Amino acid sequence: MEDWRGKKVLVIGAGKSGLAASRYLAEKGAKVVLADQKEAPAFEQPVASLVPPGVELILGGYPALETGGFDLVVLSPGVPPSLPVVVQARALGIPVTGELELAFRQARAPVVAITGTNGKTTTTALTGQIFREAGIKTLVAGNIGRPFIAEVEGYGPRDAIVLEVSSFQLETADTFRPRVAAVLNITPDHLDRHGTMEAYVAAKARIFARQTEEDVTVLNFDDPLTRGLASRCPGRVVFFSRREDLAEGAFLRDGWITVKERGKTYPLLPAGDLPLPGLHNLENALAAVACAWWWGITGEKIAAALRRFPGVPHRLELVAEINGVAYVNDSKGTNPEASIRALEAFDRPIVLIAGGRNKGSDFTAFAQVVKKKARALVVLGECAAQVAEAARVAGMSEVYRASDLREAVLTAHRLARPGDVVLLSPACASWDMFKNYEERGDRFKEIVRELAGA
Ligand code: UMA
Repeated sequence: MEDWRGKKVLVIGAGKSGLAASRYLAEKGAKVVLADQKEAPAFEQPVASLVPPGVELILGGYPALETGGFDLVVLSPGVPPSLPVVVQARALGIPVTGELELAFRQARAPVVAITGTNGKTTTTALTGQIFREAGIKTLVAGNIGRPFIAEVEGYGPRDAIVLEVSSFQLETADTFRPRVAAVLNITPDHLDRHGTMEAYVAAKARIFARQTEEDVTVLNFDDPLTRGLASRCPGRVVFFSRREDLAEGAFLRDGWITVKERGKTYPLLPAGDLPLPGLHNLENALAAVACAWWWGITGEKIAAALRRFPGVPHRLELVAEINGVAYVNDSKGTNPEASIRALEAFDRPIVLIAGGRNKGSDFTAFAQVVKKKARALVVLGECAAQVAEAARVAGMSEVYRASDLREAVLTAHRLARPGDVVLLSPACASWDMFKNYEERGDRFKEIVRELAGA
């Protein structure tokens, strides 16, 4: 255990990660300065009231490093290593690390780490559920929304830590060595931060870079870029695949989720028994199966946990069934790609509610899938007109405009017929009308439940 007493640490970013890292370090006796580029009014909550005792808060910029006497700089995931103050710290010889690496160094429990451009939250939640139902005391943390450092101390060598990790967190990972690492898929994302696709892939590859042959790397066989990482893995590679029958790994055979290891085949459960809709969720489940199996959890326990998985809030979350119409909350669909996946998850006709704040996306491909899968589209929010126009260009005639979420749900309710799905998957951020996607999803659920009770 590191001795932090008397050490002076600069933590950058007063969000979830920075606050948790500051608390941990201050409790261990370090002298902590927490700095954020934002001024107080820019924070959603009064930041001063969140700052742990003994931590000095600096807002609107960063302290001078030359005279600061810092022994370490800890970055929040959202802080790019190219930030001038970080570059300067390195030039001055001050060690720079991130919250993930800091927490890993304190961890006594072995780690499963899951990354990928899409599906990592669901796969992490699913893997955590399998571990817990198998009777293992398990921390589920990381990019999923719960900072790793906040709870790392509560878990010992017999327990497990299941982490969702992002490319941002991995950028500052040096000794990070999960017992099982999984890469689900890699498509272009966050290129504004990483610069190039190579740099993005390189960040992702840090998830397994420090593994040894005693560790396992789970890779998606169906995604060429991810499959190609196998040659760079120092650990034992295990594939999962939705499309191919594998010599070893987790895959589908005759409609069953199946594991094959050392020449023996173990059918676990029919894919149709998974409570989560969509082919992408089948991939997530196969990845979670591989993580759990190669950790040593039995097929019976894995199958039982998969059957009971309630899903992740705000992601294809079934809210209610009213007069044969399913109401599904996918408020986490904050970009066109995520909402395309949501649309493709259903075989039933869809009445889609979409729109919000556009983060610079093009809606052409999204609108084509809307045309194919949706009976009607209800648009709302700042970019309602833009989404409606893209849908019209794609050939969609049933497009309706709503002034707020309540009106959108009521319109969709009116348009839907028994057997349909009313889907909220906005393809946009929520910030034009809500604090975040959670608030938007909660509001949707409230309105639907009122309808169900009416
Ligand atoms: N800040 C600075 N200087 C900078 C950049 C940011 O001071 O140059 C400050 C901001 O003003 C802000 C604070 O840093 O006050 C925010 O820090 P942060 O962006 O690292 O956010 P946290 O609240 O610490 O949340 C982070 C993850 N956020 C990001 O990676 C952007 C959360 O993932 C994660 O759940 C949380 O840690 C707990 O581990 C969110 C995310 O969007 C869900 N992740 C991306 C994704 O999934 O695609 C990577």
